[in-house]
Amino acid sequence: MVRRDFAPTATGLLTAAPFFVAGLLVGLVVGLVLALVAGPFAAPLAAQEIQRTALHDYRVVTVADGFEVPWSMTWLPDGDLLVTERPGRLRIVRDGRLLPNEVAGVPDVLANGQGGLLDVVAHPDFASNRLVYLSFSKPQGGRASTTTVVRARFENDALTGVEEIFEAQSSGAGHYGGRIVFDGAGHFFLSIGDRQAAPRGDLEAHPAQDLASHQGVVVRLNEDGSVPADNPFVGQAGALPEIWSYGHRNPQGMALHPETGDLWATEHGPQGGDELNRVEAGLNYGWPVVGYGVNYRSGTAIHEGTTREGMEDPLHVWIPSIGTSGFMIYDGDAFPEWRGHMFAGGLSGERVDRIQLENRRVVMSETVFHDMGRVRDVRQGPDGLIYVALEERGGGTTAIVRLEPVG
Ligand SMILES: [Ca+2]
Repeated sequence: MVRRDFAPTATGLLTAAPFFVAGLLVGLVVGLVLALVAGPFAAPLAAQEIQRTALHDYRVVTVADGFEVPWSMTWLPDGDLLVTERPGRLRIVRDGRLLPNEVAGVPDVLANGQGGLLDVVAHPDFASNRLVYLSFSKPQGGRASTTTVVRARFENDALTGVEEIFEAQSSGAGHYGGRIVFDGAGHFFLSIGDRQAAPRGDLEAHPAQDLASHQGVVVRLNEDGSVPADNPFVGQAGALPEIWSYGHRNPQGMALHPETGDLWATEHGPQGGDELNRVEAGLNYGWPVVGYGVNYRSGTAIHEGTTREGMEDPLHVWIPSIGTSGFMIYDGDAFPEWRGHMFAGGLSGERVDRIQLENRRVVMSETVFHDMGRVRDVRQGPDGLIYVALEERGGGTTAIVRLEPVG
């Protein structure tokens, strides 16, 4: 077994060895359990060996399992955990158990490739308005679809009053983005990928560089889906007023910094070049004109270079790609040394990286979790623990697990 997916940092290399050993042990235990039950499904992840990282040691504990591509999760004030499954189901984990019935009222999705039911976020005032927001790939006939947001009331384990509040002007195959973040000031952000538009020829003519489409952008909307009057491109001819930032490839991780209120996002690069960006109003994040990736398989150049005046440099780059997915910034009490640090999930990298910044510069990155499957989402729970949504790897089961501090 050759590990190829660690970031080329000294910290990553130093932490690789113990994780490798731990991974082998976990593999042996899981293999033994599988051999004993001899069933078609992998056994739930059991409490694992203690995992050691630079600042905190932890244990992995299974919260619930049996999901199909769990894409996102959000907690409600009564303790329920809502989980989206990409094929189009919204599920409830209640009292540590995944309820068998899906939530009624979820809109139809185009469950194809990267498309399906994507994010679920409870409104910040859910306790009084019971609103949840969902993003998904809305079917538009044939194989066409686009990133769309609905909001609805969640009552009696069903959605009612489902209201479509935004439909992106985009077309293409995958790269839906789909992450929703409330800013606590009456707005929400939504990431939208470039819909897999191939960068060819004139890179500046790519849709992610074109303000007349929603491809490769972050939009900012009022909570009812209307356009805030202070958005950066309001009133600019030829620009869609919902756009907050552009030049993104496929941002699927996004979070507000709990102290500064800044918006941060991770996005998939091509082969190499996943990025962490601080996402600011009106700025251009460069895709596909500048970046660190190359074309899949051929390895040929995509970009004209890695940096250009007027385009934002990423603050962290993963080479090779980890397939960035969910993203969070920690502010809980369970892991006090991790407060203010960023946690980025990776699909192909099957891991969660911790990223530490000082004055908006990355001073340390470390892989803190890996080898338990593709990581689709990483979130801080109301208990301050870190929850990781794992999706299928090699036909095994899927689970939501959490990291609990040890010592
Ligand atoms: Ca970029």
